[in-house]
Amino acid sequence: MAKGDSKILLIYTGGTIGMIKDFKTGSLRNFNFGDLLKHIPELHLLDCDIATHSFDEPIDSSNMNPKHWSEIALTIKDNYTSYDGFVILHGSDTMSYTASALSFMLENLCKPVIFTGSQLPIGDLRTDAKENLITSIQLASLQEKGVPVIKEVGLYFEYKLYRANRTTKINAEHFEAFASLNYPALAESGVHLDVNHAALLKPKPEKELIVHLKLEDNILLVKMFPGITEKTITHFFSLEGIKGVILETYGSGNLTTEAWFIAALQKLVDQKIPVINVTQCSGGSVAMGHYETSIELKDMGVISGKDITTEAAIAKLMYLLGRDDSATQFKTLFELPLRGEMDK
Ligand code: ASN
Repeated sequence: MAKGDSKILLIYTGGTIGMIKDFKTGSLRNFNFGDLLKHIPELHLLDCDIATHSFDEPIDSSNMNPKHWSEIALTIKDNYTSYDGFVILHGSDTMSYTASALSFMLENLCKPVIFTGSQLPIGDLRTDAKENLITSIQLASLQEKGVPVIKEVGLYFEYKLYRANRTTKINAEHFEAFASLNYPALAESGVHLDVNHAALLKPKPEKELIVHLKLEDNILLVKMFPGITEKTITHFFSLEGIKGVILETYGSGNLTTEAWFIAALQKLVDQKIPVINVTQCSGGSVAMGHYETSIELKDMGVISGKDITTEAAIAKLMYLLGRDDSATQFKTLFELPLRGEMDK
């Protein structure tokens, strides 16, 4: 393919970007990766070497799971020294989950791993796929004095590069499908590629890449709503084998103070099952103790998710539970930014 200074590995997992309309059913399905590249002759004009790797069976990202995350992580590990950057083509529906997970799985990452996809298939006349793909490759190729500019997992969509573990899919129709409400964009694409250097992670280059594949998926996410019953809560909180619980709470981390609810929470805490408090709000942070309705949570040892997204909280919980940390270490580690996913 195109010749140049940077070597980029394009990993195709599926998603709308590579889909085609099935004229019999009218629905979108995946098609061959080779065909996908035929639709973007512009790739030959880029000043870099592009190699490709495809999932054997590309999938709609609704079917993604931690096994697929491991497949992506292993592909990066196997090719880490041979390439300067990685671009992952992924469906937009669960892109923030996969990209957040990869940010934790790839410890000491010192090269760009950019996730992108599209809202319309690449063959569609009005597609957003071409710009997303081409600019993602350019961002992954950016170097200063032979060193990659971006040394973290990013997500590029509709003219903005975000820190992946800060993103959420916010729109099912608009080209601007993602937002990062608690952290600024890492780069913006206009006439120039404008990189926000101050916002980038600056990992220590001397450290070797460590790839973590052990993730604990026996976890529970409960979105609180006014009227949720004791029966529902006690049923879910007593599920066998549950290793960690994320509570999506109101505002700055507030919850009902009804006695039955506090008792159910206390039972989890007594079993040393970590409980993470994450806000349902798209922006802002949990601040336990700010209101009376969260003082008790703080006293019980509920872990603050601060300004983390639910997607990143799930990935971080799976990652940390996959390690062998003690309960106190677990709380300290969860409340620390490990990959720039939350404020200090
Ligand atoms: N359902 C698709 C997926 O996530 C949506 C998309 O890529 N825009 O795979």
